[in-house]
This record gives sequence, structure tokens and C-alpha cells, in this order.
Amino acid sequence: MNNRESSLNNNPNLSKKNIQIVEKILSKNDQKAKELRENYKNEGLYVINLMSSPGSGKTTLLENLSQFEDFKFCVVEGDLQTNRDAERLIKKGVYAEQIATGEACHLEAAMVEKAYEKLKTQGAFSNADYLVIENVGNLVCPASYDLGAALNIVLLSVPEGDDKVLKYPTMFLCADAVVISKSDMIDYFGFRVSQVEEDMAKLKPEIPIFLTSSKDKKSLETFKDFIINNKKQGYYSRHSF
Ligand SMILES: Nc1nc2c(ncn2[C@@H]2O[C@H](COP(=O)(O)OP(=O)(O)OP(=O)(O)O)[C@@H](O)[C@H]2O)c(=O)[nH]1
Ligand SMILES: [Mg+2]
Repeated sequence: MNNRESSLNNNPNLSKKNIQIVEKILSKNDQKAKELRENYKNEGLYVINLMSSPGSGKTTLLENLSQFEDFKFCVVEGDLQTNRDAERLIKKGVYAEQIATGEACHLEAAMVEKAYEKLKTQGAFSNADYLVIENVGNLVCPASYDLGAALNIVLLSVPEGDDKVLKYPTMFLCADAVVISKSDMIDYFGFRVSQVEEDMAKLKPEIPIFLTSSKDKKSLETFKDFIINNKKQGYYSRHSF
């Protein structure tokens, strides 16, 4: 029994029937994610799953990253409703496909597959080496769904507070990198970067932590170079969802 199965089985709020259904959905997703990972590899596409709470700055980060000539990417956007985020990126000249999940609080591999196929039909990958999946803003559910990404990146924005890592450990356990976004707000919020570093050291010590701000191009460049280097080195996340 893996960690996920044992946490389901030990949950007093779930009956045996609930557990069987949840396990079945998850394993179907795992299978699809595995297929996607192979497709991405065959396509030579390096895929990043960007996760965080709503409003922590995912789309703004992508808008800002679109200015770098050596980082050409397409985007799959996940939100409950509207095309707003995809439209923001299209305005920046980035191919973006929106998924409106309706009531679902996370993206699943089968949803991503459809958006990926649409981008492919549009020829979006002819000039892009990266695909970024902006997951639905939520610090809990996306952590349970493998999307076949090479890099899982978790954003934590300064206004959310520096205490989140150990309060939402499942999310931070998936991270191959943590980004503290809106770092220009550190002084206003009394945000302690050292608290995040200390908590990550307990949870997943090897994980790099970046500080980014839309007002600081150098911070964006450093983060962009991290992604490029991971692609060069053929890094693939070892996290098992
Ligand atoms: N001060 C500051 N504000 C920022 C920064 N990045 C984003 N914001 C602001 O934060 C708000 C939310 O940003 P978004 O990029 O839409 O956040 P998101 O994570 O994509 O939101 P959802 O898609 O709804 O989950 C906007 O008002 C941005 O202008 C930053 O680096 N510094
Ligand atoms: Mg967004």
C-alpha cells in the first residue's frame, strides 16, 4: 500500500466504497499522466506544472517570462470559469489554451491532454520547447493529480504569509522548486523568508527556493535559467503523486 492509499484507508470520513472510487479515479489519472509524459518526451517538450493558491501571481509570472527570447513556451490554463488568463497570455504573443473546469478544483491529465492536442493542431509547439500548465488556484487538490510534468513548481506569494509550508505539506512535498512570489512586498507584510527555508528544510531539504517579483527582472531571469538548466540536464521530477 502506498502513502496515498494508506492515507485514504485511514481517513475516518471515508467509507470503503468512497475509498474504492477515489482510488479508481486516481489510478486512471496516473495512467493518463504516464501516457502524456511519453508524448511530451517524443515531442521534445519540457513540461512544467505551476501550482499555488488563487491570486499568488502565476499568470503574471508567465506574462513576465514571455519577454525572454531563450524561453519559448505555450500554456495550458486551468480555472473554474472564464478565458481571462489565456487571453492575458495570448496578448503577450503566447499560445494559450484555456480549460474551464466548471466545479473541479484541480486539473486532471485527461483535461490537459485535450488542451495539449488543440495546441498541437494550432502548430503551437513549432516554436516552443516548453509547455507550462497553470493549474487551478488551490493549495490542496492539485497536489494529488499527476499531469506528467517534468517539473512541479509551487508558488507562495508574500501576502499569503510565511507559515504555509507546514500547514499545506502535501502541496510543498510535490515541489521540485518553490517560488516566493511578490517579493517586493516582503517588508510590508513582515514576511520571513527564513521561516519558509526552515520549513522546507524539514519537509524536502533539497528543493531550491526562488524569490521573484514582477518589478525585478533579474529575479525572473534567475528563475527562467533554472528551468532551462533543468531541461538541459534532462531532469524529471521523482515525485509520486
Ligand atoms: N506587488 C506585486 N503584485 C503582483 C506580483 N505578481 C502578481 N501580482 C498581482 O497579484 C494579483 C494576482 O496575480 P495573478 O497573476 O492573476 O495570479 P494567479 O495566481 O494567476 O491567479 P489565479 O489564476 O486566479 O489563481 C494581480 O493583481 C497581480 O498584479 C508581484 O510580483 N508583485
Ligand atoms: Mg492565473
